[in-house]
Amino acid sequence: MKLAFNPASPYARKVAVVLHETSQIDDVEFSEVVLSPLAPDAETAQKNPLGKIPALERPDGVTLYDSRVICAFLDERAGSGLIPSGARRWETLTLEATGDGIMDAALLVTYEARLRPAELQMEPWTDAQWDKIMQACTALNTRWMSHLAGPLDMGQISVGCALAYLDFRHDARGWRKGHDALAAWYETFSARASMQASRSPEA
Ligand code: 99T
Repeated sequence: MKLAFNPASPYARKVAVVLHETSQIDDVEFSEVVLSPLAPDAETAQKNPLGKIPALERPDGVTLYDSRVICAFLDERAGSGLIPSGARRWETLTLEATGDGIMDAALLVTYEARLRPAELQMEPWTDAQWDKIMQACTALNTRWMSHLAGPLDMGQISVGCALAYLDFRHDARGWRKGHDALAAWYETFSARASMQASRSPEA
């Protein structure tokens, strides 16, 4: 299988962490792609019409996207139970959506600062995205700690990669303030071999 990825992408990192955690890392060839909404990559657009990474090309020629679909596929392929069945399933998927939502809001902040000319940037809009991130961190810190402390699942992986991305691109904003329990959980989670092996370039 061939994975279109970039080491700066928290979505691609989710996939890399799943590959490590489920011992499938040697089944995938990593193909690094540099792209943005203003500088699309033609080859990626042929595989994923949305022009985004990660995209996973299977040997049968089918390409899977987005990261949630790829991770669910890899989990089923390995039978690893990162997306459990039963009652914990819906909690796990909601937690994954929370981590992915943090990534989405953080990526909007990144693109606003990096892609939009300074005179067109809208601070209240950026602040509104950051508010979403802080609200999500507060919810994780107050309501999700017992789930985060449980067996490894897709929700934890998403949250771990999202927090790593905040450190990577938005360190100065200080997401840890007021989120002590979450910060302590992240310190332990980020020490996992799968997280260490998939570190962002400058993280
Ligand atoms: O939006 C684009 O045209 C190009 N951007 C991407 O491909 C980003 C790279 S993260 N990926 C996504 O937006 C994927 C989102 C999707 N819902 C998923 O796969 O889960 C780049 C991060 C950075 O450079 O800071």
